[in-house]
Amino acid sequence: MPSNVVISDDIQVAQTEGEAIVALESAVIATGLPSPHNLTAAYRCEAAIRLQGAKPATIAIIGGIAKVGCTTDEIDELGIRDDVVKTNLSNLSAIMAHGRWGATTVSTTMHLAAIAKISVFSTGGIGGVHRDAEKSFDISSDLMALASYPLIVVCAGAKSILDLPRTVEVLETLGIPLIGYRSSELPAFYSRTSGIKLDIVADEPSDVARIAKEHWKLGFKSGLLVVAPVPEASEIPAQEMESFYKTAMAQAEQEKIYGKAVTPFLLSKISALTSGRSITTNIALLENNARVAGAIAIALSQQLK
Ligand code: PSU
Ligand code: MN
Repeated sequence: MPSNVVISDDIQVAQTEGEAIVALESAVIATGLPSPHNLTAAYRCEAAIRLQGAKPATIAIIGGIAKVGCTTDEIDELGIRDDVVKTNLSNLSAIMAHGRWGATTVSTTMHLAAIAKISVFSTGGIGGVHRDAEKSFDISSDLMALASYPLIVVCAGAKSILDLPRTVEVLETLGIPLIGYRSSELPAFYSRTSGIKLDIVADEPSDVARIAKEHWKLGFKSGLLVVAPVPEASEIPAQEMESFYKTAMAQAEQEKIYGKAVTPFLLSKISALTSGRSITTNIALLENNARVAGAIAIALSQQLK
């Protein structure tokens, strides 16, 4: 174990006892949702995982130390501090060297979860290929991470601020199994549909675990992406979202937002444009993903016994 990564006692005990563990990211707490919804979401995710019989391990950079299994005090602080930096694979080491607080995105959460030998991770939506990628070259390091670390990542697809067909193409190029959870269509985060059909569908958590086991037994070191649509009662239909995305993206261009700031900027614009409805949907899908990930982690640990 590297000396700059700390695994909480709680998670270490769970690991020695062979318990199922689910990693959680912290970018959603520090940059994805406004206060107090960020902490509501964080605690609902942890509770949903526990309800399945698994242990949640929220990951973040706490004053320069990479922490796997944040305490409630640390989570609360992540939710209120205004100096928590969004970290991807390119700035993680600098944030740690400077002793700063960092919020881990999908990419850095995967890196640290892999170090801690955690196999399942729940998030909201992954980053991917942005719609204007041919101009901006903006392709999330989440895709690189999915290619590099052996974790099952559960998400609600990705928002249509991304170019979803191109994102799916890159996942295929990188050899990342894309598995619809009880869905034969790629969900688009707030919306259950995207028009993109999936060829791999899992009806049960045990089906996902079985695919992952085969994947890793074959020697692949990459992850698997499980996409679970937001529960119907909380969905915002795709056709309603499209005009909000267009307005938010036009504002980002006007204000010359680029790099790591793009996704948080668009999320907050969308929340204003939907009068907060997007936040309710975001929390619902996060909680649903945590529940699904908890069930998958349990299935995986049973199959590995
Ligand atoms: N999508 C969301 N909420 C988020 C993110 C994505 O709906 O908070 C975060 C995740 O942590 C994801 C990151 O890994 O944004 C992707 O950022 P970028 O596009 O800059 O790679
Ligand atoms: Mn980006």
